[in-house]
Amino acid sequence: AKFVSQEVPRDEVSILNSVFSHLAYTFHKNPSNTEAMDAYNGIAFTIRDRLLKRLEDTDSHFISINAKRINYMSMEFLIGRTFDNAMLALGLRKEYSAVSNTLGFNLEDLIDEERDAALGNGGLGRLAACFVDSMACCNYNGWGYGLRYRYGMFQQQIINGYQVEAPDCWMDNPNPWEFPRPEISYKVKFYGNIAKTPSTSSGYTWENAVEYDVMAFDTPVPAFGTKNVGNIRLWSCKTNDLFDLNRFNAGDYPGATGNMVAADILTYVLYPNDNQNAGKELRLKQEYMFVSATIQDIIHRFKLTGKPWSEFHELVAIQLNDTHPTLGIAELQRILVDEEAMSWDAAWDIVTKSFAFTNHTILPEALEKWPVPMMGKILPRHLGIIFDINLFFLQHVEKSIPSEREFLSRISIIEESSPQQVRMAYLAIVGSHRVNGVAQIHSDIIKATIFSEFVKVFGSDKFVNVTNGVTTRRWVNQCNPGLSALITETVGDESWVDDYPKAHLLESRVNDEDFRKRWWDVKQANKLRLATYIKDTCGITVNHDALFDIQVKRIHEYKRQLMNILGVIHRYNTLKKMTPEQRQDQVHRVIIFAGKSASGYYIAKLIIKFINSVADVVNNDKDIGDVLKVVFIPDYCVSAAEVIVPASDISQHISTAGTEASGTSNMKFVMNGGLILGTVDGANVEIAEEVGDDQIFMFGVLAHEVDEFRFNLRYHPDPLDANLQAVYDTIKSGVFGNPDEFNPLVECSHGPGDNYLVSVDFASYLMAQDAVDALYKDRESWITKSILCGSRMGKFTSDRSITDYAENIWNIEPSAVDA
Ligand code: 26W
Repeated sequence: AKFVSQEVPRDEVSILNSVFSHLAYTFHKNPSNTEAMDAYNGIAFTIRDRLLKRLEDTDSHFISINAKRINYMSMEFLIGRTFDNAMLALGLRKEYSAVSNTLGFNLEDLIDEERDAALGNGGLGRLAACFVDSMACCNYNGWGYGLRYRYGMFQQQIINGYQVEAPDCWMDNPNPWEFPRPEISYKVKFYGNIAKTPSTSSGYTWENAVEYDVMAFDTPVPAFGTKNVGNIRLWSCKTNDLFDLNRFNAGDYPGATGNMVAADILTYVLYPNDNQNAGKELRLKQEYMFVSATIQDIIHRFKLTGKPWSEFHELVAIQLNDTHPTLGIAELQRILVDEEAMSWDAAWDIVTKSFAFTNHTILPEALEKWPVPMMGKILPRHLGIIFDINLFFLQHVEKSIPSEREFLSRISIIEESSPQQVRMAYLAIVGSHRVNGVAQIHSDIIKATIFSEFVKVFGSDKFVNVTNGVTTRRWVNQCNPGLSALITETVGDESWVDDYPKAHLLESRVNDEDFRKRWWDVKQANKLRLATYIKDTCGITVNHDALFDIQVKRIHEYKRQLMNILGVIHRYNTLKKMTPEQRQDQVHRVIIFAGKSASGYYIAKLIIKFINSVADVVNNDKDIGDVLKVVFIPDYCVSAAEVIVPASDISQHISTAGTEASGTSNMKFVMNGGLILGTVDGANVEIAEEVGDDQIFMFGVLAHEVDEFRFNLRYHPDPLDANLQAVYDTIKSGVFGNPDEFNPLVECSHGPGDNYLVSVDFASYLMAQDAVDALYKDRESWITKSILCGSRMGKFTSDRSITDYAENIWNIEPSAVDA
């Protein structure tokens, strides 16, 4: 008999029996004391059984054919909930719905029992989650590697309009979606010194280091339409070996656990910074612990194949999700030369053929740099290796392109500041065979700006574009059942869920009256669902017949939530000047914000407070009533996005041109029949190409004009736009509270402080908003645009992104496990 050889039964009765069994034997519950949380757990554990079986099969399959594996290294995986996703992937949602009814529960309520796995900040972390989904669905041998943070992204409370952070204790509940793997553990070292020794091929060893044990937890990734299952392997510190027996025996109990605490702290908390590098020692340790365990695991699995090192890159692809795992380059080189007796050049050849690097931002404050003294203290051997990598690199450059010292110091991995700094992006470029940006405009910009010198050194072909995408499993099929039913009916079956370009068939129904009505009704139902969510979370009543205008994303100056709320004040001023009859004639709007700010980001936090202060005034103004409502939904997260995204009429993606690398929620909103109000930035550009320029609302200066406008604001400012001046006057009048408090926002949205060109784009932004109102009044044209946009989004599935990576970077073919 083969271990778990049979697919676990799929009929309702068998499922119910296994749920009873888990309730009784895993959770010590019987039908009379089963609460919603228990029911969720009991059911989830039966799904876990099914996923485990598929994970085993997938792993054996890929091992048996010696398949190349993608190792997607990311410090963040913003997974969200798994329950609903897994039921849909297994094709058992109906059965489970019946089973929960039998238990006396509504499946929708059980779904709400699950806490999000929020092991990420924003775009980069959510992209990683979409990518593992797509790797699995497209039958690639792909694993995610990351960290199992004890506390994920903080929970955001809004108190008196201010953001207050609370810890995200997501592990307080049992987690059905992970499998502890205590047998898979590695030693990770810190500190110590390097010694010269003839016993290694490099002549160096790393001595007197402090050792930690790091252990694996596997999280299977349910895949739709295939029996393949993916995996995210997350590392956590093991503390048992760190118990100090001497101190314990001497009665010093707290002292005996001191090292355990230190080890635990390593994976305690996700740094809640998005696009902002804090440069903290603990973060460097997290990065190294993650990288070291992952590289050791990759090598371990490679050795099981029995293949020679020269074939390593034919079996292993390693993708760096931004620079956060870049130490992996130095770690693999170190293991090969210090422990595997390999020559420097042979090792370096293996490293550069295996690694590839994705850049996700050009904001200077986000680029990772580590002070040389800090790295030398924590990772002395790696620092030595990085200096050697740099030396050989600069020597190569000097030989191939005779250059001045200036050029060499500009491309040096080591920045000659005091103290010196290791530029992680440069190390990633030098150690990788491909570097990619995440949307065409972004890939063009990095080649022309921050990495332009490297294009000269390595040639243009090393730098490629892979436009981001999102998984249609979660972001259409799961979050929008109404729309999914319409697409399924149009396509004839569910094949569009993993073949999204098929959604283009919707376009053939654009003139079908009945279809158009249902399209509209689906949107209205989703708006009603969001209105209920808003009532529950904010206590504000909104009318779902109004236009829903949504901006949800991390709060950041470059994303310009400030411009949005200044525009809201302009709208408020305009409405106030009207007669009641004129007002009722205007398009009614609900302006919805959500998003977290980094805890130390003063201006972003002030923007949150400001939005809430404006909302208070507008929402309580009797003159205004339902014509305008402003809402800030607290604690934006993946599961909130699943309610918010399907409910937009318009969503705003209004970053200063050139600053948003891609954006991915823009794709989700349009797939769900929302229109876009956006700047010529990131993936907005390609969305416009696909759906048609005239389908979406674009405004604002272009990326190549930004520098000149910044310069002008500083030295030759134009007079201030009259509407913006009027908005400032309203703020200064004190209607929204003490104007002094909000003065920093006035100062950073015009004149020399206006880094993100709010004042420059304000007039064209208001015009674009007027165009939105005008179109919304013409309901039939609006519906047409909405259907056309929704049907033309085939490009933006992450299945396409992953196929691009597979073909252009990883050189890997898919393979399905036996059905
Ligand atoms: C070291 C601090 C830090 C933390 C996170 C620096 C930078 C980051 C991320 C790279 C920020 C991020 O999430 N970038 C976003 O990546 C998305 C996926 O490619 C893009 O769609 C967004 O435009 C980009 O801002």
